[in-house]
Amino acid sequence: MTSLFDPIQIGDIQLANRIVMAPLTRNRASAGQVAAPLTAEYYRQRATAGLIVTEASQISPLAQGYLDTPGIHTPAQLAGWRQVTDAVHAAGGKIVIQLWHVGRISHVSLLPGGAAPVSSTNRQAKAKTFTANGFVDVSPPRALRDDELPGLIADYRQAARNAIDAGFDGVEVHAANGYLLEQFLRDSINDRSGPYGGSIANRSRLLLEVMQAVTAEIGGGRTGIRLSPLTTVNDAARDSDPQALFNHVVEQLAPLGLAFIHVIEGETGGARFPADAQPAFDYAALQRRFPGAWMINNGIDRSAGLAAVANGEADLVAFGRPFISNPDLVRRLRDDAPLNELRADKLYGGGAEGYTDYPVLADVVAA
Ligand code: 8OZ
Repeated sequence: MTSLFDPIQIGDIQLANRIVMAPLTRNRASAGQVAAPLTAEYYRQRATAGLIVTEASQISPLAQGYLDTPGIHTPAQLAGWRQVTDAVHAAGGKIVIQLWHVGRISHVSLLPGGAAPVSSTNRQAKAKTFTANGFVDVSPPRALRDDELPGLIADYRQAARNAIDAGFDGVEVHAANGYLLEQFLRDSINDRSGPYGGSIANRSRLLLEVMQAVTAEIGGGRTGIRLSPLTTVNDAARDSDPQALFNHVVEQLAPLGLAFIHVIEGETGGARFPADAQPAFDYAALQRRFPGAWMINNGIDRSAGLAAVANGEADLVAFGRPFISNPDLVRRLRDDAPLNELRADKLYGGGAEGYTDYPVLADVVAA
């Protein structure tokens, strides 16, 4: 029987175990949206994870939606990330960067020249973001023209190249949680006509073109993607037929030779099997369509994670908040040791407190 603690090869990346540190936004980048030295220490402390997926990182200036999130598009940002990848690799870990475009979940104060956020639509999301002035409503977006999409796809491709140049083992494309790629996928948001609106094939087109460009640049074996078929965060109302939409997306991704697909089951940070999702979403139907490693996430605890890998429901399990408060989570899961409490008031912004100061288990000294 396969164990959560067994090694696994995913695409080109060899992992020491099947425990993944989920992407976690922490808003601690320095000036210029550069990953700070403290960020290298934070990820180094967590390098016993089989794989680390970094916090979401914007692929371009217009892709940013929150204060102090890191980018992967300037030389200084690449140098900042190089310290992170070197630290994780020296500690024996593997790390991929999450490539992010927020689309309409942004605010003019965060964007170059006070530009409007861009999206599939002109319709403003009923959502908030965090800026220098605290929590504010997101700004009204501007719908991208079809002739702007090749440039956007090129930004993803360049960000993937930058990631490899900065020493990452690969990338995870963020196509979840109501951000840009989901703003194209869902018929609850995408109100376009033409080749990127209307049918499931058309709404999936941008995501698939991004994935084709990224895999052409760095190889499918170093590429993954995060999906969230049911979540409604960031004003992403459910699609009228999430099963048909995501069956199609996964079928079209299958030939790209991706290392993994990462699925947030249910409501992000909430119910894994929301009662109002009827008929219940069939995640196994997606998994059957995909030959690579299957990663699941969303409030999965030790026993659920062990069971999911043992029964083949998943190849990899991503843990979020438990990894923030337990740098040695892998050891604690293996030993069934108690977990540190999360200091939720230190999640977003600030310094070392609630970031790099969580204790590891003391080593037992033989008498
Ligand atoms: C929490 C706060 C800000 C952003 C996501 C990147 O939900 C995020 C995020 C989470 O995917």
